[in-house]
This record gives sequence, C-alpha cells and structure tokens, in this order.
Amino acid sequence: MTVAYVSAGANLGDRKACLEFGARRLAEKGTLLRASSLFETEPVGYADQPWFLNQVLEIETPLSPRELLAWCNAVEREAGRVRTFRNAPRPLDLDILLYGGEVVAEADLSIPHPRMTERRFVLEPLAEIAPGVRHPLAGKTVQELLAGCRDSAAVRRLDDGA
Ligand code: PH2
Ligand code: MG
Ligand code: MG
Repeated sequence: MTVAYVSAGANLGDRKACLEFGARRLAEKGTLLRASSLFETEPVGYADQPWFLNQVLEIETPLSPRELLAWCNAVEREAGRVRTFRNAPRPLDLDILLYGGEVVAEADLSIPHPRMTERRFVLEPLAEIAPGVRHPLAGKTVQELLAGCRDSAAVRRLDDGA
C-alpha cells in the first residue's frame, strides 16, 4: 500500500459534482484518507477559459503508479472528458502529484508531477492536508515549496457551505 496525492481540477459543467464524482471513483481503488477544501482558481497556462475548482486528494492504494494513472484516465473519460488540446477546459482532470517517495520518469508518466512546484492551485490545497510531506526531487516539504512559489494566479478557498 502506498499513500499517493492526486490533484483534481474541473472547469466545465457542474464543477463541484465532477470533483465529488472523481473522489468517489478514486476511493474505489483504496482508502481516501484526506480531501482538501475546494479552491476557486484562476486558469494557468491558457487563460481564455472558465476558472477551475481544484482540490487535492490523499489516497492509500494498492495500485502501482501505472495502474493509478490508468484509473485516473478512465475516471476522467467517464466524467465526459474529451482530449482536444493541451490545457483545454475539462469536466475533470486527475493528476498524480506524489506516489510515496517514488520517482517515476517515463515518457507518459512523471512522478512527482513536473509542474506541481510552480502551481499555487496545487500547492495551496496540498499544503492544507500534507504540509510536511517531502518532495523527493526538490528535497523540500510542501509547506516550503508553497512559501517559495512565485505563481501569482489567484487561488481562493471556497467558504464552507459554498
Ligand atoms: N490545469 C491545467 C492547466 N491550468 N489552471 C488551474 N487554475 N487549475 C488547473 O487544474 C489547471 C490549470 C492543466 O491540467
Ligand atoms: Mg493537469
Ligand atoms: Mg491531467
């Protein structure tokens, strides 16, 4: 069993329902230990699209990194995602951020997620549930990465009940 962190993002359709669906389907492949608050976030990379809801999930899973990737992709498709262009709007995106302390460097799978250290929409929710977890390549904790993050795109925690 390995503890993994998955970033969930949605900016099409009923975003909250899509995130709930993603968390529920992910939990079928292990134990969902923690879920961050939901964050309303400004799009990064391709600005001309709706704002996202982002969340980070902590799951203990028997799946290998590759099995977890395949499951994330299947759940994204189930949520209605159609791949068009890079950073296009989507009902659900599930990205593996960390998988234990493992490093995976393959053509279609990089763990830790290569852009997680520069994205506030990932680090804010991750720091809420796992501030002390260490990034195996940067050698820094999530809290330290957030403190050093230069991303100025807006990230706002949704009020309880919102
Ligand atoms: N995902 C991207 C690109 N840009 N911006 C925000 N705010 N949230 C995302 O989840 C996101 C993004 C690529 O997957
Ligand atoms: Mg992504
Ligand atoms: Mg993705």
